[in-house]
Parts: sequence; C-alpha cells; structure tokens
Amino acid sequence: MGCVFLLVFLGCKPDENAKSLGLKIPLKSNSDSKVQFDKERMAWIPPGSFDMGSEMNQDEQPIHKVKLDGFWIGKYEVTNEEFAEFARDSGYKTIAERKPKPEDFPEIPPGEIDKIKAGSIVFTPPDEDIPVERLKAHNAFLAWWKYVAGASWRFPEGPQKEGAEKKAKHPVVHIAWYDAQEYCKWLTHKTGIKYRLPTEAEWEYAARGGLQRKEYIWGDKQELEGQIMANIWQGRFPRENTKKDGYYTTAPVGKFPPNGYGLFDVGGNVWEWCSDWYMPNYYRNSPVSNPKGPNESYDPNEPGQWKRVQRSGSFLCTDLYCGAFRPSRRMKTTPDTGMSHAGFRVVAEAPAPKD
Ligand SMILES: [Ca+2]
Ligand SMILES: [Ca+2]
Repeated sequence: MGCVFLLVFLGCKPDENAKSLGLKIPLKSNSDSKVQFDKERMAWIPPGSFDMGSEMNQDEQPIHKVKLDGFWIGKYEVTNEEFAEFARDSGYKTIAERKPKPEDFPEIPPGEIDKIKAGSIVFTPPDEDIPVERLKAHNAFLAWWKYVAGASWRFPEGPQKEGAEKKAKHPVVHIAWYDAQEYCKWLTHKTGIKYRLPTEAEWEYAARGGLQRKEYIWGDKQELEGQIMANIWQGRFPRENTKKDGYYTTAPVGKFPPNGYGLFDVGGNVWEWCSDWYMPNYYRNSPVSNPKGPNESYDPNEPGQWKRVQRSGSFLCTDLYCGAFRPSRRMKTTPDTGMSHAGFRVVAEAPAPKD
C-alpha cells in the first residue's frame, strides 16, 4: 500500500516486499480476447542521442550524452478506461485497493494496523496558507497530502467524490510502480508484444521531442504568449488555483499541445513512472548507451527507502513550487506508493515502422 503516511517515520521495506504483496504470482487473464498493438496511440521514437539532464538541480547534473535505440512509447498517459479493461480481464487489485496486512508493517502494532482501511494518498489543500520558503522543505508535502480510506484508481478523490467511470479519458492515478508493472505484464500477454515502463533516459529523450538542451518541452520560455501548454497549477499553491488551464486536478489526456514526437502531457497532468531506481548521482557514471538505471537506490532525504523514478510533473506543479514539468526534472517515490497525481505511460518493444 502507499506507505508515505504509515511509514514516514518508520521507513518502508525495500523492493523485496513485492512478494508479500502477492505480485510474484503470474498474472492471469480471464479471457482469450487479444488486444491489438495500437499504432494510433503509440509514437515511434527514432534511435539517436541527446544531452540528458540540466543545470537546474543537483540531481540533474552533469548534463551528459546518452545514446538510445528506437522504441515505441504511448502518446498518452494510460487512461482510466484502459486500466479498467485490464482490471476487468485480470481481476487485478491495485495496492491501494488492498487492506494493509500486519506482516507488511511489522513496525506497527497489529491492533493498530487492523484499524487501517485500504486507501491511498489524496491531495487535500491545507486550511492555512504555507509561506513559499516552507514549500520547499523536503517534508512540506505532509501539509497537503492525506491518507483517504477508499481512495484508489476507481475513486481518485475518495469514495465520496466522482469515480473513474465518469473520467474515462483521464489518466489513471493512485498507481504504484508495482501496479504499473502488472499492467505491462498483462498487456504483453494480450498483445504478444513486450510492454514495459520507459527507462528514465528513454522518457527524457522522448519528452524532449527532438529539441536539444531546452528547459521546457516546447522551448526555453515557460509561458508562450497566449498559449497554455500543459495542465499544471496556476495561482498560489496549495490553496489557490485559478484554473487558467481549465483543470483543478487531472485533465483528459491529449488536451494540450503535443511535443515534437507527438506525445501529450509529458509536461504536467500526472507524474509517470520510469523503470529505474533513483540515485541522485547516477548521471556521473551512467553508461552512454541505453542506460537502465542503477542497481540500488538512495534518497538523501529519506535514507533506507528505495525509490523508483517518476517524471513529467503533475497538475500540482507550479513554477513557484516545483517546476517539475521540465523534461529533465527527476522525482522519486517508493514503488508501493500510489498518489492522486501519479500514473504512467508504456513503452512497447515492437519492430520499427517500415517507412
Ligand atoms: Ca490545472
Ligand atoms: Ca504527465
């Protein structure tokens, strides 16, 4: 389950807890129906090289040359209707939909864990303004995230609010890294083509859309005159959102201009999982060709918690607070954690287009 709140003072177990979460069991499909490889929803990213990173943050440095083979990547974030088809066919339950088991949280007394219902972490504006300088503290997020019983991809804001069936074209959220893996496994089974999460390098290369060394997916300037380029947060985070872009939380995928490769929402809307472990200094020694991330993880803010990389920023990002819709910006989260602003997009290892 998403353990930010349960374990922020206790420390999550690393990756090995996948087994206790029941995720090592081969995923079942309950029908013989096949899913077609949908070229209309995938973009071919040609092989090439680019300058990965930026000078904006320590963990985006040094800027370094990376070479990649070509690959297919989703033009869109995976949507609620796509994830619903997976859940229906496989019977898979996301981590947010499972009641926490005492054995997964040995640090918490069994009597206490029994009281905790399945749920996830939902953005909840605090009652009071937060001074800008405090927004950047590494644990400031505790002020605007709440564990909500019954929240999951089916009910992004909790069971009292609008469900995912009313938001079919919105990106699926509350998806833990493990859940995204299971989706890829299922899609591989249904299509006969290997699907997986993008590596961090693939994600950044694809998100840059063929531009080199630009801070934003569309160029150097954050705002283009008169044009809204992404679903982010306008106004004073976390209490005032002017919704200049039209959306308070998620937007249906594909509502904002695509990048140079035809990808939508690679800046903002929801965060997107990558396959890599997070290491702040990985770029210093990463291989030039097709880097796949380090073998271990370290987050100086929360040592002992192994985290996977997320990219893209979300509807909660502002220039004031995080600016994370820049294509080089890195985020890290424990792989069993889903949140109301986090989803994913997929990569497919299908042959290159013939033309
Ligand atoms: Ca918005
Ligand atoms: Ca996104």
